[in-house]
Amino acid sequence: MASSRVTQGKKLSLWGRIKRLALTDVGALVRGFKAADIEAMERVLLEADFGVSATTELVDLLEGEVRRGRLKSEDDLKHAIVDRVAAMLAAPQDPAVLARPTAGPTVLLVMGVNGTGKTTTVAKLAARYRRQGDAVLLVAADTYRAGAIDQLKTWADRIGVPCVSGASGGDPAAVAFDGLEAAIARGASLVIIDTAGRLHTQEGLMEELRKVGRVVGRKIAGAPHEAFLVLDGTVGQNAVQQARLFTQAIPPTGLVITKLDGTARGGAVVALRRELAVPIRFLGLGEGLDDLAPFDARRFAEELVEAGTDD
Ligand SMILES: Nc1nc2c(ncn2[C@@H]2O[C@H](COP(=O)(O)OP(=O)(O)OP(=O)(O)O)[C@@H](O)[C@H]2O)c(=O)[nH]1
Ligand SMILES: [Mg+2]
Repeated sequence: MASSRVTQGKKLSLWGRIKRLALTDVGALVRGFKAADIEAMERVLLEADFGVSATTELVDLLEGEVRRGRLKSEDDLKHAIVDRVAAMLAAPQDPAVLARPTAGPTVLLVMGVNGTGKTTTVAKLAARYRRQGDAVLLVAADTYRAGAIDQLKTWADRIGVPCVSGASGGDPAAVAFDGLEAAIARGASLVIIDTAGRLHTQEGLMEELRKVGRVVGRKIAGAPHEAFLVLDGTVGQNAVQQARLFTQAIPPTGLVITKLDGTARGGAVVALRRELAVPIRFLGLGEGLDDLAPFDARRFAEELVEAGTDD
């Protein structure tokens, strides 16, 4: 999964880099780390996009454990790193289970910066929940980008689910409203709303997103029941800042991190989880309908630390 392709070309694993650069002294685990080893460990983690806060916490913790004599072997240290990273990534027990209202359709809004993979993710989610028995209806509330409506309609046709759209250039909140009306009329159980890509700095577009949120909430109490923020896993630390302003417009209930099939440095996932305090729900692992995986913190931590060669 995620980082398995990172192993191609016999790249040194994160663990391999820590071992090579921070465990230079064979006695480190007995006597405690030297300042230079701690710095080296910090550098490795920062280079892997963990961000300052996760890096500091991780290194402080490991240093303390070593000092207390709790980590006696390289294997102990490796497991401690995996455990801690997994804890930092902690997700709901089943991240793929949606928060559902007691009656009526579940409304899932999908938002994010331009080109992060929102529309593709909407299609993947639609296929997944349809397979599990949901009557899915898609709403093409990206009226901003030319071609966006057709892109979603094409996916809807392929999956075999209805898609509600409006005029290109129209009001996305009005399309969302129509979508919910249609969902209620047709007895849909899950409505997934695709929205236009926007930069967190485009205040007008952020206000438009808030309006979509308000309008769906007036039509169906508690909607959107889920709001997924789609982040591009390849942009590293930039995604953190982008995401922060989205959380002020509509508080996300989950993150979907895409494009982790490529050369993405997965450390950014740790930074995102930590900075945003929002659970990761799914990973995007390719362009196809099946390339969506419910997030598994433990497995992700293991791959993040161990994928690649050791030395
Ligand atoms: N490799 C890879 N490509 C992806 C993934 N998700 C989406 N893409 C690709 O990224 C590009 C943009 O995807 P879209 O789904 O159109 O992105 P978007 O966020 O809807 O874009 P806008 O609506 O223009 O903001 C497309 O070429 C997708 O095939 C993924 O998980 N892995
Ligand atoms: Mg789109």
